[in-house]
Amino acid sequence: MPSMPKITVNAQRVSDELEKLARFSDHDYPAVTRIIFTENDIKARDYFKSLAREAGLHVREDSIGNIFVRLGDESALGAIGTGSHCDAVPHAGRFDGTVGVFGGLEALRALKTAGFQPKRPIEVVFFTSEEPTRFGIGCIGSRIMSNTIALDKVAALRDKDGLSFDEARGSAGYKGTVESAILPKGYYDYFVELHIEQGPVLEREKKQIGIVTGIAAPASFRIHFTGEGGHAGGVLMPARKDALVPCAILIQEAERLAKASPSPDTVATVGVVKVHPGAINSIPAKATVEFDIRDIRLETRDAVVTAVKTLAKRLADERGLKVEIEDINSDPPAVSDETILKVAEAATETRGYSHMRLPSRAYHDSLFIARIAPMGMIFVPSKSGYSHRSDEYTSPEEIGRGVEILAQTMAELSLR
Ligand code: HGY
Ligand code: MN
Ligand code: MN
Ligand code: MN
Repeated sequence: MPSMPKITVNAQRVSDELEKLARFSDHDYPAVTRIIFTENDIKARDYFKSLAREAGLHVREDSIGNIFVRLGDESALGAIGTGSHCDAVPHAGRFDGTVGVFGGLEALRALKTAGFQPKRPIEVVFFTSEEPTRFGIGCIGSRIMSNTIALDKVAALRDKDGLSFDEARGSAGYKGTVESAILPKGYYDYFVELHIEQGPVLEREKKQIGIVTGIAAPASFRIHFTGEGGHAGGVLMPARKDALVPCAILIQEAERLAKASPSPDTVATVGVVKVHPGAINSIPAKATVEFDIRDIRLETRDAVVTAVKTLAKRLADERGLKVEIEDINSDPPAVSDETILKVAEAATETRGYSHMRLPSRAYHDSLFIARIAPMGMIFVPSKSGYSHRSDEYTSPEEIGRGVEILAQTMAELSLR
């Protein structure tokens, strides 16, 4: 039985690489805006691949831009996978996703340096399009890999300029059929993602490592109202069919419902509202409001979703508006695999790192890989719980501890 070597992680190297990566951004440091298949996303990809090749690891890419970096030879056994994303929402931080990609690479480098011989291959994935920014739905890469999104839905995806997912990936040099990116059965035996917590719990509880028990279930949808436009002065109030006012009512009601939910984990967010014609002195003729509603439990999440949609229809009736409800996604939560959690906890015990179990309220690519393999996640703390903001921060020491636990956990799993 191959033995477990002493694994030494170079935390400063990962941190330096993340600082360099953070400069591949549409906005000034420390803000990171990195939209899928744009120039800065491609720079991030090239940088990651160059480091992987420098480390003598095998690199391959699929037709939709997922990048796979592998340690170990082909095996009849499934691989041990890790990975995350490097695309970033506008004005995000520099650690969301990237810690799991570059930390995953460091874990493979550390295992290779230690001369570890895995019984199964170990690979880190740079997932394509985890954020919903460009195409409106998150985790496109992992949804396709796990065959959990209809291919005609992928073909119908358009960005704000009307460019399709296929045209965008093609412009970044990714050819071939989307279907070819679907992973064969048994591709992974285990999948473990390293990520920043994006919440305040580890810091509040003074824990160094989070052992993630499950991933919240996200649902998102758009509500389109169509009324009549008109002059802001000439149309008196009783005669109006204002398409934006019902959006405002829905936004307030969604907040009220989430706060009133019996589950403390119910969250409702509206981050996007579009108005046409969008002039200060024109009555909105059309308006779209986008909802992101989540919970660890499906029933309390769906209670809010249903109530918001029901109210939208009632408001449209009362106000003589047209309403269209466009579902984007409604995903079930994922539960982590107990074997992975126990192996990760044992690794923290070996190193004497404080740890705790907690759920992930953000979603991740692991939410979809969990459909095709036993999944687990390892969290490292986020300063003040900040994320999707430029002052997101996790220290090199905290990242280093997460990479050590990831490397140890994957090595143990690869020997099973
Ligand atoms: O929205 C999320 O939970 C993730 O950051 N895409
Ligand atoms: Mn994110
Ligand atoms: Mn993320
Ligand atoms: Mn303990």
